[in-house]
Amino acid sequence: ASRFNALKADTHWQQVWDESQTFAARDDSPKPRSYVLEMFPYPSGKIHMGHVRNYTMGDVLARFRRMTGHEVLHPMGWDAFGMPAENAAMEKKVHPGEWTRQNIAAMKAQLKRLGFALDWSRELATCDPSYYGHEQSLFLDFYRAGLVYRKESAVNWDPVDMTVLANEQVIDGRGWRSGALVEKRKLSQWFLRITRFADELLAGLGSLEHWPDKVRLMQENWIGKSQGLQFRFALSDGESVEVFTTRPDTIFGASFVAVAADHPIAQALASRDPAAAAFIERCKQGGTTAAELETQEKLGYDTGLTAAHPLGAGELPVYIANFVLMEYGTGAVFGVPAHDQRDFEFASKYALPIRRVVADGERSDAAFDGTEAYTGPGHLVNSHFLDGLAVEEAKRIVIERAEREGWGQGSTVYRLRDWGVSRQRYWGTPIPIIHCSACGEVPVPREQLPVALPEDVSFDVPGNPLERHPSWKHVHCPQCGGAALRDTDTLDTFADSSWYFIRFASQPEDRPFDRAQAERWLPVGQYIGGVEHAILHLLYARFWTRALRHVGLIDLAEPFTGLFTQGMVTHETYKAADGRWLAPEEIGGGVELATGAPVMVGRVEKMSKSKKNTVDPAPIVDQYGADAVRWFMLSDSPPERDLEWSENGIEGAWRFVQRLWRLFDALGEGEAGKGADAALDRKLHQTIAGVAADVEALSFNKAVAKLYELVNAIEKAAPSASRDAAVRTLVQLVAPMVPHIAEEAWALLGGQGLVADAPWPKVEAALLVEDEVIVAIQVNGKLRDTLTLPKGLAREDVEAAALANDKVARLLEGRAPRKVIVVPDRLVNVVA
Ligand code: ANZ
Ligand code: ZN
Repeated sequence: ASRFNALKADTHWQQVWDESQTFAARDDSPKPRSYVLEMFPYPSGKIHMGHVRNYTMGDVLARFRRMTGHEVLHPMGWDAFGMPAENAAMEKKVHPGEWTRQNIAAMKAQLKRLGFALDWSRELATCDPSYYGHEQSLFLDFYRAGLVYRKESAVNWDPVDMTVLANEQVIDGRGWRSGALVEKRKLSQWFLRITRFADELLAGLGSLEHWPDKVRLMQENWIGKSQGLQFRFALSDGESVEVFTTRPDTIFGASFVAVAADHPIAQALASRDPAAAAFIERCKQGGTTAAELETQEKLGYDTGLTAAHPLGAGELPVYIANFVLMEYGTGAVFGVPAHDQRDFEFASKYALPIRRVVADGERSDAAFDGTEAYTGPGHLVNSHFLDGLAVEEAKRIVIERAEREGWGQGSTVYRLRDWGVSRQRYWGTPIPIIHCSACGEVPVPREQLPVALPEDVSFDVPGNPLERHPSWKHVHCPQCGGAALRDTDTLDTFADSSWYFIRFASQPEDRPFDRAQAERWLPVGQYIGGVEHAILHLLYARFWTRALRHVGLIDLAEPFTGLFTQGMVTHETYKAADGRWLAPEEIGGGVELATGAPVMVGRVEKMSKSKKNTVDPAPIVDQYGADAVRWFMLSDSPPERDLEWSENGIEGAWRFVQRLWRLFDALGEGEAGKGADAALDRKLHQTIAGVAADVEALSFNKAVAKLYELVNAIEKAAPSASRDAAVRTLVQLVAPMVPHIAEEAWALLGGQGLVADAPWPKVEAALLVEDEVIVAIQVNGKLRDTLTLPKGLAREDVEAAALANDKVARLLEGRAPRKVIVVPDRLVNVVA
């Protein structure tokens, strides 16, 4: 008997797969197609455990689909633009391109080392001009179709990194990387008109039945569709202000009107009233996200203006308020303190009337003495012609009346904003527009694409290297030939990841993709990745796909029909007495090696550099082999849950691989078994069917558990032809999970070609039927015991078995039963 030499087997079979292009997808294949994709990695330098788990899952599905007769597209590439490369350039004085390419090479070797069934012939890196040049052409298609525009807008400006930050990059008012206090600045920015598709993107969620509900809900909330009424209040200075409300029913409860700090009315007032200007400045200091506005203290500035109630219910004071967002609705609201919590807090602070207009039954007087707003259902009170109506009914009536009388109209607003794609960075896709003082914005002519990044840039001072490059931005206007300037913004890297899955399907040199080819492969049937991308990446990719359809480049609505979001890989944390995080290699025997002080074991948390609880997969793969690592990634936890990395776990996986090898090796060397083992045959076929169903459902841990059971059963079984057949079939069953040992065994046992190309074993349906059943034993209708009996046993025999049961006999106390009811294969009820 020999031991399984993982290192040797890994290297050998990886080379065989590579050389024979085993996993190259054939575009012209007549087989049914299956597109399996994991979110492509950012080339940060090393593969981490989260990648290993993610890619192992996708790999098992891809390999399994091949075995079930599909032509599988399972590609890999690099989301290669982004800030870390520039940070490395600043810190380590290495060019972002070089840093990125080195990381890609290292990580590619690591992925190969894990034996993933990837079609490397389709590899792409988004930082390659052969990729981003096509992205520029798509940007221009969108531009011509009116899906791209430029406007002045307030941005989060990081004064240290000298860049615009996305809202998510602002944490507690500070830049996520620099920690500097973020400022608001006005800049001319490029936007993609995602709001044009807001309704479609929302409706489309309904068709995504193979997406997790929570992700669909997160997208729905992000799009945030609200229906209500939009109308104008006439102001005391002769002007007017338009408001948006989702609660037109509460109109008689209005006690003030409030506008955002950057609303034109507020701006106009600020120009002549220094106190108003000071108040507006103060508002800008606070955060601007919806969540921050919710929790901040509500502040207002009385403009001295009044607004006439549209239904004649008096004059309302007009405030500038810090909880009103300029970017939502119309940037102005009417406040109903009794029925909106923000308004309630505001009215309490500024002693404004709080009038009840919705009653939940108990109290209906106008005086509201609650401690918080009432936002529940009920009927209208103190509201003239609305009195007695239910909320929904009242909303409808007010909208109808506003439209009839011409002072307002029903309207729908979305929380979704257009996608600001301008970044003042070097390492991204240059925006292919030229600014000419005579012609304005001029698209770069198609034949001049790609607009390539200049290589000779410096990072010794902060700011945008494209902006300060001596020559790059100076060009001739393509239209008039005069001196003009390139746009020096680059695209948000989310643009790069919004269509890479289409480029994988088809990679012509002269176009972003071939339409027919792309339509043959897409949509991606199974997409797998982290839940951190549940909103932005997935929404942007859905938008981009719709935009492509809009400009006539592809006939596809949804890019990913199946989505799976996997859990994280976690690990114990360790802390020194003074609270410093310690890495596992800094401790030994319960003490910190450097100081000898005792170590505290902290919580199990997501692996992260900051907590020093990461485990580098590379040395583990070298030590235990790729198969053991893959097996561990699949076992223990359901894939959507967190998986705790442990030494024991990987060792257990390694032992299992060795157990497999003992079975394979013994069959290779031993004598052929004789005779049938019906129980083992049944177990085998149940496992074939069960593992297939589990893998299709991505319940990898269940598949693993079934394979453990089968291996246990085989080990216990006496020699037989059935046992030999079970071991032979086991090779195919484990092949998607532990492909190296499977190839080795396949070759050893005389299999044809590669097991990677072998079919999934056939299930004999007859063997799936259980031959034993569990029968409930009742006495007077009460469950007393259960019996395991042969399936289809005759009534008399079932009755006899029940009466012979100890518990039944005891309850009968020697008397004969009055009646015995038998439901075959299910239940016996003994009536005493
Ligand atoms: C009067 C009212 C009475 C409101 C009431 C609510 C409850 P959603 O559902 O999130 O769309 N609002 C409108 N525009 C706003 C803005 N730019 N900044 C801050 N708040 C704004 O919320 C819509 C409601 O949020 C609107 O309905 C408006 O307040 C407020 F008992 O109008 B409501
Ligand atoms: Zn010009």
